[in-house]
Amino acid sequence: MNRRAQVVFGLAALLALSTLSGAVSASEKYRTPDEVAVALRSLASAHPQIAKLIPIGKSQGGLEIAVLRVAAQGKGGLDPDSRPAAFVAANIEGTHLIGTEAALALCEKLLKGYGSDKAITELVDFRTVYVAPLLNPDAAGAFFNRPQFERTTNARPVDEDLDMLVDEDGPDDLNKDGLITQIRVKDPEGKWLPDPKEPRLMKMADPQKGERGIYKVYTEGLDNDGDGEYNEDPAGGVELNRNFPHDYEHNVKAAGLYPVSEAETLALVDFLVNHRNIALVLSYSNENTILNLQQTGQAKAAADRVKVPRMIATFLGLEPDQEYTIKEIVDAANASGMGGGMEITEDMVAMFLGIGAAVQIDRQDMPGIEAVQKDYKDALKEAKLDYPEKRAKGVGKGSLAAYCYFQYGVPVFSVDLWAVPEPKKEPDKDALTAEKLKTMSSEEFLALDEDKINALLKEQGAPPNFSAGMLIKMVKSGQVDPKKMAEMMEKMPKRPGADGEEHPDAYILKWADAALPKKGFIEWTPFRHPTLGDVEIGGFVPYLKTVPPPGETEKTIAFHTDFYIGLMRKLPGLEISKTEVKSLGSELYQLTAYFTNPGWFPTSTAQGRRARTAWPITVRLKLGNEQALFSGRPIESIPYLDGSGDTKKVEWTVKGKKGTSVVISAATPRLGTASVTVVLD
Ligand SMILES: [Ca+2]
Ligand SMILES: [Ca+2]
Ligand SMILES: [Ca+2]
Ligand SMILES: [Ca+2]
Repeated sequence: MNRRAQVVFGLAALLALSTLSGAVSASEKYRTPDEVAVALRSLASAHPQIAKLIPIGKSQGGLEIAVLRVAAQGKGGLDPDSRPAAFVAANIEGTHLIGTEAALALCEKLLKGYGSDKAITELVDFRTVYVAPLLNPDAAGAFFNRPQFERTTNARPVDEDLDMLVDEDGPDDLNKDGLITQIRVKDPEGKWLPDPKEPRLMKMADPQKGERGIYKVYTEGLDNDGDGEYNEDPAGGVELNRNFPHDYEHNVKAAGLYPVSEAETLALVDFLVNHRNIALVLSYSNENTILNLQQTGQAKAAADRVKVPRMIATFLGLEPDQEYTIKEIVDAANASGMGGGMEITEDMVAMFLGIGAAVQIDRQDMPGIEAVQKDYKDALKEAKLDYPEKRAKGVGKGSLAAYCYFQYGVPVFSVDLWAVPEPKKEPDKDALTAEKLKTMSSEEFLALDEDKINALLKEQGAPPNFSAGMLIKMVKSGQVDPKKMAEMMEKMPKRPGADGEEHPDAYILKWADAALPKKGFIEWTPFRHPTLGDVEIGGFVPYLKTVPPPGETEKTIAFHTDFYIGLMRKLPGLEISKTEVKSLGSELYQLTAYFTNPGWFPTSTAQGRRARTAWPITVRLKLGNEQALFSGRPIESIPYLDGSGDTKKVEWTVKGKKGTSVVISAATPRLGTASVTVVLD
C-alpha cells in the first residue's frame, strides 16, 4: 500500500468508526434533524441482525420521521412485531433536544449491550423496543437557525391572524445578537410592570393590589405587514403535542384544525395502531408524568344540557328534573356562594358531573403507577440527581401521553430529563428547625432569639398571625411545650409561596446569572424601534428552560436510559405455565391449563379496559378429528392477568383415544401467542 493509499484508508477507517459510534456524544452537541437521520441509519446498518430502521413518514416540512426497531429475530418463537413491545417516543414538542439525544443513547446502549449485557440480551431476545428519537423535526430544526427563535410548531403554514396572508409577520433580530428575545416599551396602556424585587423580570399588573401597568411587552421584531400587530403570524403552525385525540382543544389554533390533522401525528398514530403489540409507551418530553401524576387537568364540558343530582340541585335552587346548560349551573353555583369565595368554573362543574373526557388515572391503575413513581424517586436520590420535583409538568391536553394512556390503553410514562435547578438554600447550621425544637426544654426555647423563631415560622409557612411573641407567651404560660409546638408546625398546611411573592421566573434568573452569566438573560438595552420609538430589548434567551447547557446532559441521560430499560423489563407477557391431564376412564380426560403473566405490569390497564382498547386473552382448544369436547368451551376468554405472575386456569373434559394430542393456545394482540401440545395420557 503506498503512502497516499494508507492515508486514505486510515481516514476512511476513522470516518467509519465515528459513524459507528453514532457521531458526536450528547454532551458535546445536540444533533440537527439531518444528523439524527444519519445517526439512525448508521446504527441500523452497523447492527443488521437486531436493528431495523422503519421510516414512518415525513413532517409537514418534508423531514424524515423514523423508528428504530431493536429486536432479535425469531427468539422466543415470535416475530418481533407480534411480541410484547415498548415504544419510546422523543421530542414531540420539538424543544426537547435532550430527549432526542437520550433516545439515541438508548438505542446505542441496547445495540451495544446485546450479547454482553445479560438483561439487555434477554430484553432484545424476547421483547421488542421501538424508538422514535425525533417526532417533531420541523420545530427541532429551529434550534439550529439564526436568529434563534424558540419554536414548538411544525411547518404547516397557518394564517394566525386571518388576514389572508400566511406566515407574513414573524420575529426579527433587531439588535443583531442572533437571538429573538423581547421588547419592552413604556406605554400608559401597557399591562406589564417590572417585578419590584427583580426589575429585570416583567410581571402582569394586578389591579386588585393597586398595581398599574406601565409597559407593553412584545416578541422582538417589526410589524412586517403594517397591520398594527407585531409578530402575529410567524412561520409554523401546529404544536404536535396538542394534536392528539384525547381531551383535544378544538378552539385553540396551535392544537391544529382537528385531532391528528398533522402529517407527524398521523404517521405516529398510524404506527401505533398498526403495531398492536405495543404494551408500554415511554416518552422523553417536557412532561414528567412520573413525578407529576396529574393527568390532563380538567375536562371541558361536553354535554349540552344536563340534569343536576337532586341534593345539589336543591342547594343551588335548581329543579332536579329539569335540564340545564353548564353555564346556567355555573351561574347558579356562583350565586349560591358554594365556592366560598372561589370562582366555580365550567371545568369544575363538568368534572363534578363526570361529563367530558376522562382526565384522571383509573383508580385500579394507581398502585402500579405509584410503585414506578417510588422506584423513580428512590433511584434519583441514590444517583444524587437533584430534580426540582414540584416543577414537574403533568400531561397536557391533546398530548401524546394523554392519548396513549386514555385511549390507546397502555401504561405511559414520560420524563423530562432535565429542568432548571431549584436554587439551593444556604444551610444555616445555627438556624432553628422543627427537629431541634422537639428536643428543647421550655427554658431553652425562651432563651432563643425572636428572629430565629420568626425565621422558623416563615420557613414552615405558618399563617401571618403566628409570631414569635405569641409562641413565647404560650410557652411561658405553660399552654404548650416546644415538642408539642414542633409537632403542630409539622402538621400545619404549607402555604404556597410562603417565602414572599416571588416572581415565578425568579429562580430561573438566579440560576442563569450563576450558570450562564450574560448568556442566559440578555440585559434590557435601549433600542430605537422604527415604529415603537424608544424601546428596550432583552429577556431570557430562547431554549433556556428546556435545553440544558452542554455538560449537564450525560449523567441524566445515562440514569434515565437505565431506568427506562428497567421499565421495559417489566413488560407483561403471556405464557402457558403448566398443563395437567387426568384420565377419567372411558377415554375421557380432564385437561387443565394455567395461563401466567410473567411480567410485572398487568396484561392490560384498567383504563384500557374501560376504553375498550385492551383486548382480553383468547384461549383456544384445538381438537383432533377423532376427539370430542365433553365439557368446557373451545374458546374461552380471560379478561386480563395482573402483574407479577398472576395465573388463571381453564379446564376442559375431552373424549379421545389415549396417546392422541390436543393443542391449547392463548393469544392477545399486545402480547402475542403462546401454545402447547398436550397428549391425552
Ligand atoms: Ca396572517
Ligand atoms: Ca435579538
Ligand atoms: Ca403585523
Ligand atoms: Ca398580519
